[in-house]
Amino acid sequence: APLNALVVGNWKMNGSLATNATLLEGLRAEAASFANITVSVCPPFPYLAHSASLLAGSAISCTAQNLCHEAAGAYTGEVAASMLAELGCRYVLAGHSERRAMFGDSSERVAAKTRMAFNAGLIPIVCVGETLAQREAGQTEATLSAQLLPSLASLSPAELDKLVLAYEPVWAIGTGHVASAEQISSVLHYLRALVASSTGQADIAQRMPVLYGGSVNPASAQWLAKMPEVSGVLVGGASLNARDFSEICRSFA
Ligand code: G2H
Repeated sequence: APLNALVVGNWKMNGSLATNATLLEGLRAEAASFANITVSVCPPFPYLAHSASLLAGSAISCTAQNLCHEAAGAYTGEVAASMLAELGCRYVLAGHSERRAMFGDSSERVAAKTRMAFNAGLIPIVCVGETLAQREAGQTEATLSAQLLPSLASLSPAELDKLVLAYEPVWAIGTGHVASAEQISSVLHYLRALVASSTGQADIAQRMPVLYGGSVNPASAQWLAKMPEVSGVLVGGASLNARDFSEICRSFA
């Protein structure tokens, strides 16, 4: 992995005030052992302010799990990018596969969310990934391209240079099956080539952080951290345990 890797813990819809406090206290206690990388956690919306206050004074930031595709207004139940920025979020996930599959986040909507994130000064982490059926049908690259190109279309070079991508093969999420090093390497090269060819910004594409996500645990983090193409990881289940998540962070430190 390159210098200053990024490790993000996606808590999904888990936790409580009490368990979050224990988890963040555990992370803070270990933070010195991964001080040279960037670490962020994604609490559910209602806990963002509480988590941010528990992380005050530490180098660990908060990432939001989602955001609205509009800036403000009559969008009952939605959360605007500006609100997340005000709470101190540094990053926001856009287009996690669970959002795409269960909540109707089309690639056009993910692109609108990416735009809203940049408008509010947040860094979007745009997530892409194919299903097993798409992979077996030879549609992996076509799927990833369709998912990513709309988000890239409206970005200025300065924004593109801040963008973070996450490759999460759907068949590897929460299943215990981590993609192989060869599969990950091939897709990450493809994604950087796609960014380069579609934007004309080859240098930016080359240095763009691309995370891997899907059943990452302390054991797989060890070999993932040795892959030069892997800029970091997006961790789900294992990010709910302070010891496991700290160990994953240390692999990239
Ligand atoms: C993929 C990942 C985190 P898990 O969704 O975004 O979850 O590590 O549980 O597969």
